[in-house]
Amino acid sequence: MPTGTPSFRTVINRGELVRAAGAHDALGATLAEQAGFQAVWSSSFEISASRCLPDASVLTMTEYLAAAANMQRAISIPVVADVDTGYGNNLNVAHMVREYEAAGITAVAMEDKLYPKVNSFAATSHALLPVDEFVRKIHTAKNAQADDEFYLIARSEALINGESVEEALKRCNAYADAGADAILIHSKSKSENEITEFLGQWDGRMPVVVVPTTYPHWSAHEARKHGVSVVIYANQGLRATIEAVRSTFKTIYAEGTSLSVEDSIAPVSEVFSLQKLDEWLGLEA
Ligand code: SPV
Ligand code: MG
Repeated sequence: MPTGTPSFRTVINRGELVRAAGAHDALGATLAEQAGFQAVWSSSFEISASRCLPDASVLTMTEYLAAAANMQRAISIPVVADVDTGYGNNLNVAHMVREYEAAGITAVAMEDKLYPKVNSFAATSHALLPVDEFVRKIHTAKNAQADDEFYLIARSEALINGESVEEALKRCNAYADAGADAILIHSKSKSENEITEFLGQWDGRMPVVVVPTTYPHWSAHEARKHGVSVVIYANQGLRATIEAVRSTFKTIYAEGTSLSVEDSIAPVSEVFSLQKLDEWLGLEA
């Protein structure tokens, strides 16, 4: 990672709301950094979608890690890597932690679903691991980390699986007891109500991370007021890209020229700038 890149722990310890944008490659991560985000979410949904594959534990850990590492190499804000279920059982989790740490990733988020998992918004099973088994994965991850700086976010999919807020709280408290550095509570509700109910009963012992994809009206400001520490905009970049590329290609194909889209697409000079071409050419001076 570029020298001077703070760890995620350093960023969250500043005490201000951390906003993270989802990405799947260095270009998306760079655009997130340029927009002012404090962190980049290396999204399993985006990374698998970029291969036109389902977010269903189909790709391997090394593929997710390569994507996260490519992003981290390009930016000076920390990547928070979505590591799904940790890619297997306890020893897979230990291996994951060591590999991500060695690649310069300072934070990962691991979820309490059964491996293999499917994306939280898919109309399919979201069965959870028994609490004690996920607690063991957290212990294993914390035992495996080499550097105190490494940051483990324990993500509960209890609400995604249709469980109560009480069950989500029970799980998140167990994960905090087990040594997780923060908890992520995910919801697929169109309203923020179950999240605010959760936050109202969370005692603030560990930072809370939320992903307001299905309740997009709930602002960063509102989240902060309710005690949230990190807000992740997990996939809006990918969805924007799909729409923009689709409409540009359609127009060029229909009109037989790219003339009418030229003003709405980035100039080549901007691509050079994102590639840091001048800096690279300076290397051979
Ligand atoms: C991701 O971006 O891969 C996530 C968030 O895990 S979600 O897609 O909402 O499950
Ligand atoms: Mg994911």
